[in-house]
This record gives sequence, C-alpha cells and structure tokens, in this order.
Amino acid sequence: TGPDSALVIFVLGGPGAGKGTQCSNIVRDYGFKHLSAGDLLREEQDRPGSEFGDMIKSYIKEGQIVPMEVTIQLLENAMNSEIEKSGNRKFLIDGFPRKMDQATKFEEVVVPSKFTLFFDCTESTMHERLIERGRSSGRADDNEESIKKRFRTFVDTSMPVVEHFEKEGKVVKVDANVDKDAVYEKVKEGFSKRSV
Ligand code: UP5
Ligand code: MG
Repeated sequence: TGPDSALVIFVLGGPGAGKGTQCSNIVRDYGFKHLSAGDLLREEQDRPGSEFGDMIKSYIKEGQIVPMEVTIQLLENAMNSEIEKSGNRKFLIDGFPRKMDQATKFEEVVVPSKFTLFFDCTESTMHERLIERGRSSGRADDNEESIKKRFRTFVDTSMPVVEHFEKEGKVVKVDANVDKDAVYEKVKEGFSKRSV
C-alpha cells in the first residue's frame, strides 16, 4: 500500500535538457504525478524552520549533489502524500537519481524504477536554454558560473547513472535538441514501446 508498489519512471538529462517541460506533457496525457527533486529541494530550502535550508542553497549554487538522505526523504514524503491524497501511484521522478549511490539506495528502500527516460542534449543547446531562462527564472543557479559547474557534475557524476541503467536495458533515450513538440513525439513513441 506504500510507495513499494508504485510505478516509477526516472527522468534524467543535463541541466536545461527539457526534463520539466516534457514532464508537464506526460502528466497531462498519462496521469503521472510529477516530482522534481530540484523543485522539492528548493521548496525545502525556503521552508521556514528547515534545518537543511542553508546547506541546500550552497549545494545548488555550486551545482553539487545534495546528500541523498535529504533528497530521498523528500521524495518519499511526496510520494506518500500523493498516494494518501489521490491514490495515484504513478510517478515521474525528474532530476533524480543523479549520483550512483542515490540510484542504488532509492531502488532498495523505496521501489525499483520501471525505466529511465533520458533526454540527450548537447551542451551548447542546454547552455543557450538556461541563459535564456535565467533572464526571468529567478533560479540562483541559472548564471554562467553555476551552469559551468552543473555541466561538470552532470558529466562526471550523473552520466554514470544513465550508463548503469543502460547496461540493465532500462533506458529510453530521446534526442532533446529538437523543438518541444518533436521531443514529445519521441517520448510518446518510447512510452508506447515500453507499454506505458
Ligand atoms: N526548453 C525546454 N525544451 C525545449 C526545446 N525542446 N526547445 C527549446 N526550448 C526548450 O527547460 C529549460 C528551458 O529550456 C526552459 O526555458 C524551457 O522552456 C526551454 P526545462 O524543462 O526547465 O529543463 P530541465 O531539464 O528541467 O532543466 P533544469 O534546469 O530544471 O535541470 P537541472 O537538472 O539543472 O535542475 P534541477 O532542478 O533538476 O536540479 C537543480 C539542482 O538541485 C542540481 O544542480 C543539484 O544541485 C540539486 N539536486 C540535487 O542535489 N539532487 C537531486 O536529486 C536533484 C537536484
Ligand atoms: Mg527542471
């Protein structure tokens, strides 16, 4: 009855690849609950009285991965609350796991993922999108210096997670360099192949 019987799809891709954008489409058409790990961390950062606020803030600005205990707890709470509230057990977990230890731990203590939806995007495309979004996003990490660090962390720390799931045959890879509608067409094809 808890999250151990949930259907979980991980959504990965570099910073600005379009994870959040495509998750909105999927929610609209497939009835998943969207849980962005980054959004949950930003909410926790701003929650009055949070003991993790300052820590999260500095990790995000530096493009580093917040210690997994915090993120996994936030995800588990959000899943439980959705299950209690609506009974919905289908989750898109966006921007997580982005480090191997998180992947292993989450699948062990919460639930194994069905597969990972991976948005494959060049750095120059992502860079352009983030700078453009940074004009109005108010995100503390949408600036030249943080973006560089986020790219570095993605290559060094998060790509190994994608490669790990790829070896298990659990990755649906979509070219994210094209326009939003074209990306979504590929997402739908990938979902249909995996019987979602
Ligand atoms: N856009 C989107 N798709 C487009 C397309 N096809 N063509 C043209 N434009 C497109 O999109 C970014 C921008 O591009 C938008 O303006 C959009 O309109 C446009 P978006 O959908 O927001 O991309 P997304 O991949 O979601 O980018 P985001 O910046 O959210 O990715 P990050 O992975 O960097 O951010 P996240 O919020 O996941 O994480 C932030 C930080 O939190 C991390 O760096 C890390 O410090 C911390 N974190 C952890 O520590 N642990 C975690 O588990 C998760 C996060
Ligand atoms: Mg996002």
